[in-house]
Amino acid sequence: MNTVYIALGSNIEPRKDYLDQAIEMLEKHPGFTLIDQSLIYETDPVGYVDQPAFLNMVIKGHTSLTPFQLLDVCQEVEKSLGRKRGVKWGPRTIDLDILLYNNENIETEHLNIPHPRMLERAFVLIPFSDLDNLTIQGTSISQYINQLPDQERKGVRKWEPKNGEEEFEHFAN
Ligand code: X6L
Ligand code: MG
Ligand code: MG
Repeated sequence: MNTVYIALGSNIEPRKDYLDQAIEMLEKHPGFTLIDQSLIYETDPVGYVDQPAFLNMVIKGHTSLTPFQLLDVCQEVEKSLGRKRGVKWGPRTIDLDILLYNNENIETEHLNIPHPRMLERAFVLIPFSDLDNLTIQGTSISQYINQLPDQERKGVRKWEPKNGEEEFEHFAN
């Protein structure tokens, strides 16, 4: 069995529902088992900053899929949740990025593992550290977080539903 970490992000409402639905679709796939999930964080947009705030999280799974099969599954989930390829780095209903696949290094045109920018992004590292404080290239996740500028860490804040009973209300309506 192979261990994978996947980053999720959404900045088009309903953001939380897109995260939940993406996880549910992955769990329903026979080749993927959800092991753990981070808290959800609200994060200031990075790269293209003139867009709404994101919800970001990281999940850990076990998979019998190869990295490329898993990439296909992630892209199918993105498609079925209405992901449109528009502005580069622009708003999206859901984004699924494979961060790690065992300890493998894969460098191809369409798939790079470890994800090449994960170690510089507070919106990936902080949720990741909820799961495991792995050491990558001799440095632990918490050390990478401490190396980030204060301002980038401040751009990542724990998120919680405004109404604590929102899941119930969704169910009741
Ligand atoms: C200079 C130039 C510095 C580009 C940074 C960083 C570009 C991140 C793209 C960059 C640069 C990205 C998310 C996001 C995006 C997300 C938050 C990207 C791709 N995705 N911001 N921006 N969360 N908070 O999931 O990651 S676009
Ligand atoms: Mg991404
Ligand atoms: Mg992506």
